[in-house]
Amino acid sequence: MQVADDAKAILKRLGVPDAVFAKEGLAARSPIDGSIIGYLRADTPEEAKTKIARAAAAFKQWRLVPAPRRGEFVRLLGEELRAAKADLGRLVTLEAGKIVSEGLGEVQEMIDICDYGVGLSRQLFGLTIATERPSHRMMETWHPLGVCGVISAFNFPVAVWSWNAALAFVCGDPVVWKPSEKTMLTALAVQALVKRAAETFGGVPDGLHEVLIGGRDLGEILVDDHRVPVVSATGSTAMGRQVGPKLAARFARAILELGGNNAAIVAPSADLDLALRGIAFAAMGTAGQRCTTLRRLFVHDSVYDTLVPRLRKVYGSVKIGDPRENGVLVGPLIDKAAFDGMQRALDEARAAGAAITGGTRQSVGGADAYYVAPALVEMKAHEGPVKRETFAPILYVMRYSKFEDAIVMQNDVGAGLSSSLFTLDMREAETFVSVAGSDCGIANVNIGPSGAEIGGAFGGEKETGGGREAGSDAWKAYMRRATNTINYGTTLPLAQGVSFDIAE
Ligand code: UN1
Repeated sequence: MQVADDAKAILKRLGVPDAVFAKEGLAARSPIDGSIIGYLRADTPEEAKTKIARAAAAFKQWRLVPAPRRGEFVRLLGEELRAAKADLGRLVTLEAGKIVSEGLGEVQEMIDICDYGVGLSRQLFGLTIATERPSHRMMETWHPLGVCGVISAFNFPVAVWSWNAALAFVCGDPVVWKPSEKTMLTALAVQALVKRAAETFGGVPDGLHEVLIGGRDLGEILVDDHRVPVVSATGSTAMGRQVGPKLAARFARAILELGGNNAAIVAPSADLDLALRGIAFAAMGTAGQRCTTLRRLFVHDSVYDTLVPRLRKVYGSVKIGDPRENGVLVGPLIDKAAFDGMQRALDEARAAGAAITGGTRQSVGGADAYYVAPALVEMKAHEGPVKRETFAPILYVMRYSKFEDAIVMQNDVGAGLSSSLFTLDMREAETFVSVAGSDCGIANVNIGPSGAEIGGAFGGEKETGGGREAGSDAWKAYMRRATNTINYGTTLPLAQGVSFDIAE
């Protein structure tokens, strides 16, 4: 079936009518063959503001719904996602180019965070704190914060939304979502599923979930609007540099999940079979287009000549092609700009004397599709293009001889998202996850840097932006904390022993 027909049939089944398509406007494309699925009309700035206003009005009601009831709404959303998993996963494949199992995996991640949100809806607790004053009680209360803006990228077009939205809904916050212009259709499909869950729930205020279709200008409107106290933005560090200061200027909260330049270290004792699999998935999976993709590999001298030839072989034999096909592990790049960026980085590496396996364009999908052989780039030094994130399947490989040097190199980049170490040496493993080890938000042992579960807090340090999403206590960013002190006595003792005796 043609991509467009397939996508339109899925959209219809998920509740998005054909009428959303316009004669002209923003093109929704498939990276599978570069074809245009249809055109969507962009929201005008006024429409975007109206949607934000609707969400702000919804907040007034939604915040009063008891949190476990809000959890019930998220449970229903999870049910919709379960029922729609095959279709939505397929749409992710069609619009973002992910292989089938990764498209489905992305929807599974959404289901998982909904389940998590349901439990969380009964766990939004604060502390009771010992007070120095007699007959007093001190406690903290977590309140809904307000409209949560979500700006998401093409590479996880729906899962990243769900990490934010499931938590925001449970925490009492409406969501206004500005998806990537490259993945607008999956966003509309999700919007339709939210609507279905809302209908089953009954009594969800209008405006609890709004989608802004359009370009950067709409993202800016969201970022600048004082009715949006928290914005969670996923994308490049360059985007974060624009968004962060704007939010700071109006004292709004920023949850930033920006670039990654993730590394793995392969130590002498590593289980090389396991390392090989871990490296292959982390570096080539999603065609190198995850923020957690493995981009830098430090291999100990003693295992370099065993591991790297095996890796070269894997790179040479991995099946690249139409992501809908069985056995394909590497689908297309999202667009020409991604391909050009990859070639620029490879040219720089070549100029620095690197030996490159792969990296060339494949004749799949026609002139407007960009399929590449993943590149394995053996560098002489940790320098040049290695130090920055190129959103494409390039794995830079370097040698090391001292573990401490490997840690220094691993940390010697701007980004601080994810990292990993393959070792069976307990001292190395513990050092790596200690304060003297990886400086990233995620540090794994005997697992690659990608493919995190939703139960942990997801995000990174330094130029990755410092935000945390999904599990652990990430929910606190979507709520505001009040410290309450209650005097149930008959006198008014003051804290710090202050006396203030007024005469009457
Ligand atoms: C992203 O690429 O923006 O850990 C998110 C992972 C996925 C999420 C990646 N669970 O690779």
